[in-house]
Amino acid sequence: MVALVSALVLTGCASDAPQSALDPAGPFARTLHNLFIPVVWVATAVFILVQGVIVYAVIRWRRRADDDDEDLPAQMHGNTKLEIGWTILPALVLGLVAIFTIPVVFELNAKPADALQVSVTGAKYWWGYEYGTQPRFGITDPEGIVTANELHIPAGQTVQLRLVSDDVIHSFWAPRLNGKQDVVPGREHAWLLEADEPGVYSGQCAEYCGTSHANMRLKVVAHDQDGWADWVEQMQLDPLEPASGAAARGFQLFSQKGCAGCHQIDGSFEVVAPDSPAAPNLSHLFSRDCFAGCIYDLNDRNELEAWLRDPQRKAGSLMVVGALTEAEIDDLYAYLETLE
Ligand code: HEC
Ligand SMILES: [Cu+2]
Repeated sequence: MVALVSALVLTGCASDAPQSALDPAGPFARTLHNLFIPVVWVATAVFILVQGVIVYAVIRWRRRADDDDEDLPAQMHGNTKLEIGWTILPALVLGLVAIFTIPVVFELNAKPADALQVSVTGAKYWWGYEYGTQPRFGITDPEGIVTANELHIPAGQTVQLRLVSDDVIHSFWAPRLNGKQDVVPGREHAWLLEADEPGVYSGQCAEYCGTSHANMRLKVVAHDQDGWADWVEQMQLDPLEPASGAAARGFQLFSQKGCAGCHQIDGSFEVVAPDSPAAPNLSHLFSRDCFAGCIYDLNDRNELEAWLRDPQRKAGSLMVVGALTEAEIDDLYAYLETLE
């Protein structure tokens, strides 16, 4: 029994877990961590005290072999001093925790004016990101930058997210950069992120949102200065319409097979069909490493071809396409590959 319970509990532990709130990588996550650890110690002290008293009482006043069954212990009702004591003491403990918690609530809800602004949309089952024109961060295109699944940010810079959802409640969570932020349809939620160092920080949707909730992962890619400038430049290039060959056939198929009804590509497919579900913007698809909620590797051609063959391989996926021939899949792949 002990072995079974330990096995279950210990599976939650890993010293090198990539997505651990116990290993903060930025100021907001650190602030939360610095609050969490003392609160855990306070809770541990309370636990030991309460359980200690229970264990003591159980052993000290247990029924002994020579006890007379008829002999009930002295009956009593209430103890005013004790009751006042165990009302006031927890109130003091909670008051103490509140003193440390309140500044954190304010810190995490600040709206710094110099932050990079990113609008985030939670959708079934992926995250979309929109960066408005912000010359200070190199974003000069009047249409800004639109991407999905991977949130790119400059390291060492505060990022202000504005989160919305058009379908159900999702929750944005990149544990090493900040806590969870629920995204409720009809509301706009502000949330902050910052990474100290360049790197890739994984995260996921943390509010059950449907069949593929567990497949709604995300990545935050923090760049150094040059890396950020390169990314911003690449994202502002207009996609070229392929003139000939497989890519040109793929471009035709993209309209014929209805892909353009759901997916936007800058300049070519500005407006998608009115009743289509929200779908990731594909203008710079191949600037990313992962797709479909970051569960598949975009560098593996087989993964993307398998996706076009059957988008339902991701359970509950809202992408619906008719059957494509292998030749069509090859052409579509050739076209998608040009979207860098
Ligand atoms: C009915 C709307 C719809 C149509 C039509 C559609 N898609 Fe999609 N597509 C989606 C949705 C929704 C997703 C996101 C699915 C998810 O991650 O759960 C998606 C994801 C993708 C992705 C992964 C993008 C990323 O960054 O995650 C690619 C590539 C893609 N679709 C290509 C195509 C191609 C090519 C076609 C035409 C053969 C097509 N789609 C037709 C809705 C659609
Ligand atoms: Cu979700």
